[in-house]
Amino acid sequence: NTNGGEASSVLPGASTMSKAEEAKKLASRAAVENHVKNNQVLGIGSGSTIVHAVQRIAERVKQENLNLVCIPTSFQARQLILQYGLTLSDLDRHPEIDLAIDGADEVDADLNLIKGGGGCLTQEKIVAGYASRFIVIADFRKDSKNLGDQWHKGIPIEVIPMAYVPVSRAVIQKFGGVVELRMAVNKAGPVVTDNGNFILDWKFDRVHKWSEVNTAIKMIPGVVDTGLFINMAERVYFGMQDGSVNMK
Ligand code: ABF
Repeated sequence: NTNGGEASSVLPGASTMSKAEEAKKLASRAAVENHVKNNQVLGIGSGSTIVHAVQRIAERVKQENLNLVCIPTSFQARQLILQYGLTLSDLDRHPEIDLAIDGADEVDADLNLIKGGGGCLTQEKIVAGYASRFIVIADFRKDSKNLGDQWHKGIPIEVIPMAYVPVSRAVIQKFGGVVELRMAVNKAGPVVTDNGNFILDWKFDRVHKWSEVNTAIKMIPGVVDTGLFINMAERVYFGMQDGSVNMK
């Protein structure tokens, strides 16, 4: 509509998407204001929400002349760090990270996360795992009571390509549900991760004791890592539809 008010109801999808994008920005800016400070080694996540955080970090570096180095969690994160002129580093030089900031696909009441919708879960978990503080930023669509309430694409599992069939069978045999090999958008072949591996999406069919499930799946021969981040997030910032920011 033309009066600058809410987007017309003609395109509810569009208004929801723009609300989600605005919410990502709110969450990102709150997290960066509260947690980023001078002389930090930062872990930079992947996805779309993190872009808002990197934009705000770059602004603050210029305004406050901050000295920061950034460790990426994917090829995409690496490109983002370079694009915004931040100092790129790696775990060889900085094996101890002060603060990791990353998005999530879903967050439950216990701050268990599903991550890896974008296929970068392994390096995301490595960076979060070696960070003193791990802060998650998300829009309101990710805030759930139980995993699976809103995210229906399953839990990603990164696997060594030669083992994806027996791993799929083992997951189904142990925990039920359905397992799909993640295919590239053009369906020409499977998605290959930054680490040269395949991704299985496990569409679980009930709530599980996620800590036990995560450990059990990691023990299956051929599994590299899972998109279950258990007891890792210190705090989650959710941007809300009404312009507020909720913390969990
Ligand atoms: C990364 O970005 C992934 O772990 C997660 O799947 C995704 C979230 O994407 P977005 O921020 O675009 O919602 O953190």
